[in-house]
Amino acid sequence: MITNTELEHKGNLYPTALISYEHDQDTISFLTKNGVRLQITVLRDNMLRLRYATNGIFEHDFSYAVDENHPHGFNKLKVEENNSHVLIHTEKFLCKVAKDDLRVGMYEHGGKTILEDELGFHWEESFEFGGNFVKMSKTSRDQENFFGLGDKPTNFNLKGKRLSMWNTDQYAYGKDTAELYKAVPFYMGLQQNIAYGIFFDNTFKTHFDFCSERRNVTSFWADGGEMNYYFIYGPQMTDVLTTYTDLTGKPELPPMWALGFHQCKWSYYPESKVKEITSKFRELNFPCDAIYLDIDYMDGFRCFTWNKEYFPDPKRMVKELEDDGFKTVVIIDPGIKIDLSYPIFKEALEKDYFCRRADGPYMRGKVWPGECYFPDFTNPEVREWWSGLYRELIGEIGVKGVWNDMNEPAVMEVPGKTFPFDVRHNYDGHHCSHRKAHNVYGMQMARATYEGVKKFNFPKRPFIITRANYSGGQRYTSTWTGDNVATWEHLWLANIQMQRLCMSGMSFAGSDIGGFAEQPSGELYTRWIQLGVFHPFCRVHSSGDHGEQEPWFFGDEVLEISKKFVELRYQLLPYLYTAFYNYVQEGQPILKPLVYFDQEDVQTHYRADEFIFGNQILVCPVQEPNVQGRRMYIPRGKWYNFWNDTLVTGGKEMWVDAPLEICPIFIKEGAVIPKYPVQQYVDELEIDQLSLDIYYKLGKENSEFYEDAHDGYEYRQNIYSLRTFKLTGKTDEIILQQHKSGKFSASYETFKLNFHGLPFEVKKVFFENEEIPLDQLQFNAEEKTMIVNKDFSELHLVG
Ligand code: MIG
Repeated sequence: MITNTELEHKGNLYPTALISYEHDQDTISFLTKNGVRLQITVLRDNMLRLRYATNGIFEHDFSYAVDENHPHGFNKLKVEENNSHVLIHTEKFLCKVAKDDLRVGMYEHGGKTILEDELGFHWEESFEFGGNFVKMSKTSRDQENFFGLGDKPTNFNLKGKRLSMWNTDQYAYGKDTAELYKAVPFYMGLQQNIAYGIFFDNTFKTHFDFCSERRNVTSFWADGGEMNYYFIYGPQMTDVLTTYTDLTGKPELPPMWALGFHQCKWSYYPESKVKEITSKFRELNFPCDAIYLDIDYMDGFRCFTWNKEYFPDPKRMVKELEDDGFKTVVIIDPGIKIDLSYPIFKEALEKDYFCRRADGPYMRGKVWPGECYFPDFTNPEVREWWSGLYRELIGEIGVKGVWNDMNEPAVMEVPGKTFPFDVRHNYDGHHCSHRKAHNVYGMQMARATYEGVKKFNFPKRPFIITRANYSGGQRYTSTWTGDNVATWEHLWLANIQMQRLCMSGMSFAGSDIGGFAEQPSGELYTRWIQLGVFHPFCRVHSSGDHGEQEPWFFGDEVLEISKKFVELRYQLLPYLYTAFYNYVQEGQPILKPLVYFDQEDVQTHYRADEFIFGNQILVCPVQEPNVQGRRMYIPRGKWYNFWNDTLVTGGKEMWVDAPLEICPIFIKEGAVIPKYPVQQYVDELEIDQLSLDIYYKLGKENSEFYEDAHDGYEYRQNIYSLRTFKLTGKTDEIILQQHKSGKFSASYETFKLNFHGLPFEVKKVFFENEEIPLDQLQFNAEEKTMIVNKDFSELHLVG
């Protein structure tokens, strides 16, 4: 038994006995004999914030992660004490603080333990840097499982893993690489059907151990800063994740074109090459919405310049691409070339916007342009300046999206591949070293980029993609998983990484389809497309030094299959857009891992091959070569095989056919799935009829369908439409009720209803409660289709 007495246990220090506590409206403050203070703030009925100060003095309260507009407020708070504990009752749970050592425990009202401190808070003084290494350990139960932490390339369930957060440029990373491009110090625990979340809002290098060092202990610690964490109670994972996403924020709706298929390579140049690629897409009728320019479009890798030999008239080119349905997205890196004849360098130098070393020299590092200085994006004035630099690119040339790379920050040819620790940062007025600012550098660059693109693209919506990020960065930008490799293992990783990012509040994410490094076989490429079309962000990208990666490069079969799947994505755009709406409105992840979908079913706790795309489509990618099918787990409930409408009952594993042209897809029974016709790019066609695929269910199921103008901000003035479909199936009847809100009116007047799985012959139809002849709705008995006015409120098909 370890007791928390002062100055014991490997140089660690611990809080001693409580001498007093007090509470104001929402915060309970504790003081121990050895001067440790703990502040527990009730933010929501299901969320507490805990902060510790080892000598009684808190840091100035500041966070890049927390959304300043996050909802907070609670219904109940009662504080009382008994002999051993101070008890904090919220409406949803109970928090106990031990009087003799400040250890904290969280309990359900019924008495069940949610999470208890093991050693609890402890620390070690840092002689070298000042401050402390701050540490926390929690007791873990045998059946407990862990999920979250952003982009980590490891098994989905984190039990048994030790990982850390230090944004790193990891070219061709592998399974279990501990640190990648993003720092998302948020995870969820799940035990006995009780889920909770921990968000450790500390931007120093942070560490997480999930029963790796000791079987029954979970711990997290940081190399500096405060022990400052949020505890979120579920008991459902949905409650935890939406509360976390409320706290750290949600993005605005992306323009719909950003959800189309995107083509990228390092690098397409000159202009004729770009046009050759885009023309080929159109010639082959292969849908595509965006083309990317990598670093070679610049003049000597100088940001915000163009190589005029390759791109003599960017404005004309961008316009011509746009006329052909392509949005242009360009890369912008943080390194600014040291070159006094380069105005941006000169200006930043004059205004003192570059990062400096501890003793005053500029932070100098080699990246693509050669020797560079780096803007301090943690300085609000620098962000403002940086956002202004997009005036020409976005406002005049007409580029529609910006891709921020190398912002971990990455530096070539130096140990650690980044800035040294001593580099100074403004940190929005809380001056600090790189140890503290490293993990937010990329986030603040993307934030400045977002502000700029938004300003100059207004009234259209901005599109930003970043490689590095920190919790909360989802408010500004989408992301991709960096320099992966064209291997089957990386396909497996991409599937997990995207589910994990979705579980970490960062749903707008995708992998480099086909793999960035090396070259995929046609088969791997096809399987990757089949997965990628179900990821929130869908882009083919490759380094190009091992050959081409356009969909036509691998021969006709691969082209045909890839096209079929990309077309499916375009058909499903209204469904995907609705999933984005649910994400930006409510913080619901766009991909739902099975454990999130049905946490009560323990069979899901170690599964990650299968996932739910949106709310009602189950996808299971094929992740091995040479297979004709695979085993997969079907979650509980009944599901229709998308390819042949057979109905299967879940809660078990089964074999599904999956020759190269098929990726296993299932639709939840009762679902109503909206579909557009295939387009070559978003808004190519004025949609004159929308299809609804209706999957019969004996019982009830609700579906949603969100629409707006696909771009712009009118949706914020109520110009959107949100339809809820309530399906009720009986043995000889199906009832579809629609409820609509919002003022948007779509271009089409009618829905084409496609019924799947009807167990009866349709004999009668009641439209708005009146029987009408079947042919009045153009009923097709064979195809089970009919046409109805889009604003119908109730429809009965009777057998
Ligand atoms: O050092 O801009 O992850 O997507 O193509 C490599 C060139 C820099 C890394 C990015 C990759 C991009 C590449 N960049």
